Amino acid sequence: MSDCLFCKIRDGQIPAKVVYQDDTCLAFEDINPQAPTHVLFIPRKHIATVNDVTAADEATVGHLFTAAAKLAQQRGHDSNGYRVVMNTNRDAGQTVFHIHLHLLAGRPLMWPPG
Ligand code: IU
Repeated sequence: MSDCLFCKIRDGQIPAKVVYQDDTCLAFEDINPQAPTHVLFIPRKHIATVNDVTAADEATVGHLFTAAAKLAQQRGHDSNGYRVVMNTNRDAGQTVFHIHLHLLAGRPLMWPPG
């Protein structure tokens, strides 16, 4: 999608600190980190919200989780723990309408999140 910020990051039109990429997804450091590790995993395919995920996207969305778990393990967060979360629409605070899995780790994370 031409006016999507994360599509522009995917296409290299806007810089980002990319920490992982493959044929399905891209992961980069969040510009406003809320924890020592705060990485966003996006599918290369533009999907606006979780409401727009179809059965055909299940492998793609599942892949975001395995990629995030791998990075969490590489950074040593697997034993202490980490959070993966995908915000959807207004009440959840979604601000960028290209789905992204937040990986947060490196400090105790409160629950409920607010
Ligand atoms: P949200 O779940 O849609 O609220 O998350 C959007 C995230 O994108 C948020 O954590 C921002 O800090 C982050 N972000 C970014 O990493 N780079 C940007 O250029 C912009 C937002 I705008």
